[in-house]
Amino acid sequence: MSRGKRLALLLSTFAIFALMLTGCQEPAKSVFDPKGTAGEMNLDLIMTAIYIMTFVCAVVMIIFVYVLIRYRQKPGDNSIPKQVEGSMKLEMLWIIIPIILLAILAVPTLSTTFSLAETPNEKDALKVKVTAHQYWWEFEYPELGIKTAQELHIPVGKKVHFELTSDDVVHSFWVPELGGKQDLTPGQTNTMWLDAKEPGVYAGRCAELCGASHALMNFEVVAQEQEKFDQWVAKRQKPSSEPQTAEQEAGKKVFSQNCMSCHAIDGTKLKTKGDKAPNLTGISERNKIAGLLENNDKNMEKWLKHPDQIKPGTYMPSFDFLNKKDMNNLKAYLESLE
Ligand code: HEC
Ligand SMILES: [Cu+2]
Repeated sequence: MSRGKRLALLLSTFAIFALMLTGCQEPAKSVFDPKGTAGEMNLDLIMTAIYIMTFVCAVVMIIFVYVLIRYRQKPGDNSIPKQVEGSMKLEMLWIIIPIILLAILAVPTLSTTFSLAETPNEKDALKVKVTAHQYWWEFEYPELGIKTAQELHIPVGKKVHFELTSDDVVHSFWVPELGGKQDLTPGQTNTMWLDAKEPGVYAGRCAELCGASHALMNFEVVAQEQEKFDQWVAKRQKPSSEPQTAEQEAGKKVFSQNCMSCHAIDGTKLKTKGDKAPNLTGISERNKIAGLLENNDKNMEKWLKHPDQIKPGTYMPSFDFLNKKDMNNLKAYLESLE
């Protein structure tokens, strides 16, 4: 191969890698821009590891290049170099240096990992129980008597203490800008805490391959100033509004006939177990439907008709069979749930 061709091959390989790396922008990028204490602690660990690894890489490459040039075969010299076998000094050196480097990495990693799993001793830490399901998230605030799904509201500047478990398979709770990851394992409760220093909406992901729609198991963390958060809590604690129009009334009937076996709406007289599907209290106010689609009338119809096209393998059945009138009434009822 000519020199020019070789160079071209090398450059195009780099170009392909560069192209592949652009796929890493979201959400990996935001790990490097934390918005909370736990996120900052994670970033410190990541940077410690990167510095150590960069140092090792640099030293090895420098020695490698030096040896390559210094001990290359010189023209006209066909002698066999001196063969060295076993050097106590060298071998101890390359056993002890990695041990020291690994210790520098391991000590902060362990202590950070344990302290992130601790129960915060602040008395006003907010407690949230998270239950993962294929492919949605349930958030319960035991002290406030609220259950919600897909959208986690938290107050800014306060530690939130999570108790995490799973209803089916192993999932993993991850909010790149705030913290995680922590596994959610059926039959076991893991704990972690995080906080948000700034108000905002932070993307959450499931970070454990859990089935067909694993990559679509998204949620949002809405961090609000305390006052706004309290308003949200007060609203969620109030009974859901009863239908105001004939349309909504008819929609409630469609709901009670088709949806109640799985979904709960708090504060209505609908009797349901409602723990197999997201709690729909205040569904009209969520930003997203199923954690994915922008919450509007068109998308709601799309979701109700073909949930499987949006989240393959979802346990929500299709309601394509509802006639147009029932569908419209049902949507009117859902839209009235604030
Ligand atoms: C067999 C149980 C089941 C039935 C019956 C059911 N659903 Fe669902 N529904 C689910 C599950 C499970 C999910 C979560 C899907 C996901 O995100 O993976 C869901 C999700 C939803 C969501 C999105 C919730 C959110 O938090 O974003 C809406 C809205 C919804 N269902 C409405 C309905 C309506 C309206 C009916 C009746 C016409 C209905 N569902 C009937 C199981 C059910
Ligand atoms: Cu999952």
